Amino acid sequence: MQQQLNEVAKALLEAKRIAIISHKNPDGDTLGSQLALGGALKELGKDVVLYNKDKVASKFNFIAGADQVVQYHDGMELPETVVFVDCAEPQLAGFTVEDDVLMGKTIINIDHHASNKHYGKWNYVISTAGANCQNIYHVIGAVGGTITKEIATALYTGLSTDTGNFMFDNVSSETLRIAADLKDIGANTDAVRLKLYESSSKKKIEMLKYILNNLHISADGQYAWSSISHQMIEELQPESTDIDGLINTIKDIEGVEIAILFRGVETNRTKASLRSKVWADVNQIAGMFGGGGHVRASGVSINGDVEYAAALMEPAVLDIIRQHSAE
Ligand SMILES: [Mn+2]
Repeated sequence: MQQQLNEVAKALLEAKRIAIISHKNPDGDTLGSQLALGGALKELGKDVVLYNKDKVASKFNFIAGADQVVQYHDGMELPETVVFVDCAEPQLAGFTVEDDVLMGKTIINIDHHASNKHYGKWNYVISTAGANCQNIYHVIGAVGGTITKEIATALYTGLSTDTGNFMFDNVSSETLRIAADLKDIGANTDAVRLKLYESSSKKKIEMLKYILNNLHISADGQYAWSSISHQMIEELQPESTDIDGLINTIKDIEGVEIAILFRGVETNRTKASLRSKVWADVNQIAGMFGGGGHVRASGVSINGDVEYAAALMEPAVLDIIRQHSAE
């Protein structure tokens, strides 16, 4: 663990020009990781560029540097050192290690997904970290960087958003200790609260209405799922942030252990977001269909519409509940 951290720190300190890449549909943790690490490395005199293949949602504008994330498009060059943050695999950022643009580059992988593929030359992957921003906090310490108020806000955003605002069981005493340190430094926790938790868009509420109208609960009450068809998504045109967190409403139903939200991202492609509450390993369930993530939160992409995906996954989910009930 310490050796991984030292190797990553050494590689970052030796690099002159560094690209930091966050995953597509950037969330608070990947973005917080990117902006915090980017800010600290710039302070150390590094030439840093920040890339994402998607646009950063406007609700993250309160984090310093959010406007400096450049939307990457094919044909753009990358510097000699490329850091992926919060990406179990480069594909999640829209790259593959075989991409010409990554040939001969030093890839650094800083992540907290159990399903991480250790694709970097240097990898700092701590899957017990509730948020990747915990790992970034340690990386900044290891390179001798300074955590400013702005960087503290970026890190706190990741800690908060990946842990259901410090509520999920991925929160460790370390998560809370780091959060306390960030608060002492001056992290703007009020901005996190107001911009991320007390500002649901009207579109998000529309989506929620639709999801609740479409809610299915298994006979034993332990599996709940809902879906949003591709047609509906075309109609409502939600931003990714209008969808974030909706799955939790289904998961939060009393007695539900496994929750899945299916959404038709293309005519024949469905994304499933999986959550569990107490015992179910949704990383394992997503893995059966080619996806992955964490024990309590994972995702998978399935070729087919939402009805197809829901019918495909239901037997596997019910089977796992049956097995657990029999134990
Ligand atoms: Mn994360």
